[in-house]
Amino acid sequence: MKIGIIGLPQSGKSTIFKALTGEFAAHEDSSGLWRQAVVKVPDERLPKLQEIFSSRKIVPAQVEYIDVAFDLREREGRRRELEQLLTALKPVDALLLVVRNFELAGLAPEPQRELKQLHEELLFSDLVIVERRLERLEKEIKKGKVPKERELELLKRAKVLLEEGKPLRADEELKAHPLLKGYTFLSIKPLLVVVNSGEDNTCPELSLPLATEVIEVKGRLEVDLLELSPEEAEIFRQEWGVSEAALPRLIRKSFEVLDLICFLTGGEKEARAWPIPRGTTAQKAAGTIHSDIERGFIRAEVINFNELVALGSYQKAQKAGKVRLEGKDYIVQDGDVIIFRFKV
Ligand SMILES: Nc1nc2c(ncn2[C@@H]2O[C@H](COP(=O)(O)OP(=O)(O)O)[C@@H](O)[C@H]2O)c(=O)[nH]1
Ligand SMILES: [Mg+2]
Repeated sequence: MKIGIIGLPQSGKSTIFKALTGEFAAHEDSSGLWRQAVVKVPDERLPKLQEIFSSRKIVPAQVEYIDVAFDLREREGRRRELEQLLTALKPVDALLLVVRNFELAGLAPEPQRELKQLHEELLFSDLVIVERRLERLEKEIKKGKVPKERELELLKRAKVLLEEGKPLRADEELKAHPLLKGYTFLSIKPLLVVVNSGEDNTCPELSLPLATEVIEVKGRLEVDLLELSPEEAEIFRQEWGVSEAALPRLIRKSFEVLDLICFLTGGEKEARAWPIPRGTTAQKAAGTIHSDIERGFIRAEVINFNELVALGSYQKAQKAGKVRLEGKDYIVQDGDVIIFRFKV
């Protein structure tokens, strides 16, 4: 899972990136326009799972964050950089949009204005792509070329939506359609708005674009807290009225906007969390571990984490008849502990 951080200059994108990643192992792209870092998703279930299965190690799910140094609005005369920015954002699964909610050199925060402006920029970026493609398609059609079925119709629908000021993710069919996957549409990606508040600022009520989630983070405070021990940091958080560290909160929200859940596996080797889209079948879920397991899928032995913990051990769960046998069409639930049976 990859998440791209965007926002106006000085909104605190790099600060949020640092709060999330500690900037450890941040990899800078050769263009200098973006860098990325991998974050392990904190999951309190994994140590418990490790205990139950006496696993040698824990392997948490991972999220990759990308911080882009270049700003969308500096579009003019910077076509090449814009292309590079779009290339960097193309593979991301969601956008994390940072708006400034702290005073900057005497400038009052205007999170609502920033949000509106960025929302419009995302739509504009998409509209340019749609119009360019439509123009090309229409030329080709005049020359007698037959376009892919429905491509013209879907692009025209996208255009109408964008011109109405609506993001492409507001249209379920457009969002899911494979024909549109090849374009770098930005408003089609799930969007999480991060209100980056100063120490003394409170989060205002924002009117949000369609299908958007919002979360408040005190970015600089979180970065400062990285220097402290977890216990000391906790005391400061309480003082500032921040209920929980930014990282787990943000990651949980990211999972929500992406509609992801985790299934778990446990064994001698490792206790591990596997992120999958909600609604994934057991056979497809098996494929996230290995394509052979998906292909040779026989059945899944399933018990939910909470039930397993209550029973104390896998053997006890089996004896109590609580480990279910599920077929390939079973819809995997968050926290399902699964052992896949398969033949190669
Ligand atoms: N007071 C305050 N300043 C912040 C906060 N977050 C960022 N800043 C400052 O705002 C400036 C821009 O931050 P930066 O993360 O570089 O923004 P970027 O241009 O979006 O990457 C820096 O001087 C930061 O120290 C915050 O939460 N509170
Ligand atoms: Mg920056």
